[in-house]
Amino acid sequence: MTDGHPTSAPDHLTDVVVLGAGPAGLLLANILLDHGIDCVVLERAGRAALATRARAGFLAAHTVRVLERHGLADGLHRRGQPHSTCEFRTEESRFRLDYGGLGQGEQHTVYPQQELVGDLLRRFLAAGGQVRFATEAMAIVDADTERPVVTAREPDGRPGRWRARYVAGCDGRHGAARRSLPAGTARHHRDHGVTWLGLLAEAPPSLDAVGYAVHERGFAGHMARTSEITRYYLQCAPGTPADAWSQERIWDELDRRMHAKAYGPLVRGPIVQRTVVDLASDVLEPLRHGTLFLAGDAAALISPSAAKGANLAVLEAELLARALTDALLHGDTEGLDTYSARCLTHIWRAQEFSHWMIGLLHGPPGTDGATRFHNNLRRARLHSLRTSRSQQDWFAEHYVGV
Ligand code: RFL
Repeated sequence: MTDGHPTSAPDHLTDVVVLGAGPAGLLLANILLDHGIDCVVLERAGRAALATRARAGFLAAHTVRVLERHGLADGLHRRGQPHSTCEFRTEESRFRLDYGGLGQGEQHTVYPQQELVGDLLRRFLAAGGQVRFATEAMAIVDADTERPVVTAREPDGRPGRWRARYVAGCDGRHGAARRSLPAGTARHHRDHGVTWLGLLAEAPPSLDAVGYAVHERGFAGHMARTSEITRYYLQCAPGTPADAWSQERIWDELDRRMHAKAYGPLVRGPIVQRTVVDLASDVLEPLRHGTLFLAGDAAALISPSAAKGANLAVLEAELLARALTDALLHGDTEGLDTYSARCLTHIWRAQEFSHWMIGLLHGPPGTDGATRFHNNLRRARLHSLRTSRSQQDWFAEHYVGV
């Protein structure tokens, strides 16, 4: 499946160079390899680092179906947990939404992202796939020709060159794919002005639901990961360093905002990871530049407020795999031609819901008239969600769907 050009100048030749071994890149590479398409994954990190990078955990029903379709769901069926309830806590009260019984009746599967990445990686390597770890893509050149080249820094520091028919930019928001787009590419960007301290606690979940606490001191969130690990979020002032708060202060603040006195204590344990997350969203448009295609966080960054990022990455990777397979095996490029527009429809819908969630969960700081107005709107939104069946169906459909 190579194009028969001499290999003397570029060192390596393949059909598809995939940048990044995250959920997007590894799913894409697995599907391509299953179809007998030559591909290589270039990954900046070492293998050990991938195994410990804890991020997402809530997989949508669509994501599970995609993984099942490609025989990649064994791990999540064995170790993932179904999840279908969220609980909102406010200054005045709390209510639960069993979203699994609303909308389209779909639920999440809780499965840590690093486990999914581990499964995809093992399967790819076992099938004979090539991952070049500790290899950083620097740029994609000649993407507007039929012979794009990826320049890279090899593990020993020497430059490398990878020539392909197509390049899949799955290397996240700071990757080489984004940097290699032409100046005319639009980047729609929104900084939400909200910062979360993302925490992983070595403690079992404290409630059998995703917990969203809306509080005058700021948002707090609770999300199960495994029976021993729980993710918490605490809204903090922008610019707060990750280590600014002691463990005790973190737990006291979580207790206060989640109304632990009224609704039951949180199970405490050591905080084993902290990340400062500035809530921001962006969308690149188009997601294609000649023979370079973007997927996952490289294509669009979405705030984690609605747990959409990894799910979009999976959806896009499958679409791109299908399009590349049609082009390379059958000479049919329609999928490649429509790839960007199809993904953007899903991306904007997810952005819209994510944005709605941000508005639901946070108010602006302060006590002036505008703040009070916003907070009353937020209360009204929560009230609708609590009392209106059609609003609940809408929420469920968008919350689990991509
Ligand atoms: P990834 O996972 O960032 O993988 C990109 C890979 O590319 C590598 N890389 C390079 N490799 C070669 N050359 C270069 N120049 C490179 N530059 C980068 C990186 O090392 C990395 O291995 O992107 P991908 O595959 O697009 O997947 C996206 C998801 O990781 C992301 O959207 C989610 O983690 C977002 N997210 C969540 N999404 C959900 O669907 N559900 C959740 O519950 C959820 N929780 C979260 C999240 C993101 C979080 N952070 C990072 C803010 C919770 C958190 C705290």
